[in-house]
Amino acid sequence: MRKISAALLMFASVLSTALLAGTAPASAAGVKTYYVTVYTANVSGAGTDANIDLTILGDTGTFGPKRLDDKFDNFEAGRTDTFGPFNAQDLGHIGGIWLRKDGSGSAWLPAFVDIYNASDNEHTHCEVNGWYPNGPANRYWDCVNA
Ligand SMILES: [Ca+2]
Ligand SMILES: [Ca+2]
Repeated sequence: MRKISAALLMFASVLSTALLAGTAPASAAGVKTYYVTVYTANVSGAGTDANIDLTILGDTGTFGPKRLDDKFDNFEAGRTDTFGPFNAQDLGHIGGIWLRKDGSGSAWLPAFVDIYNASDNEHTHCEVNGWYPNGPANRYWDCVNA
């Protein structure tokens, strides 16, 4: 059973990689590798177990909405969560993000989101510092080159 699951996961991974590549321009040079770091504020009640989706808005492309999740308990108070690598069409200059929380977890206080374009060694900082409610919310935040 476990072996079958692993094989399915592998297949899904290969498939999603192929699908991502399929959305990129014909030239592989147009594909960039991104990492996303989310810092949750270090104050009481700031953490959540809700599902979090990120959309990145660049001047040459959009990425997402992408579910941010890994094997760890993410988005806990005072914790840094880094996700990726995400291979995406070159987003160019990143001017903002949509950060979406569903209603499956408690309120959440993200402090900031950092996006790293590993292909070009470019850092983008998105200041947040805004409470999300118990319920679902989708909010836009400005980003700047860092
Ligand atoms: Ca959590
Ligand atoms: Ca997780």
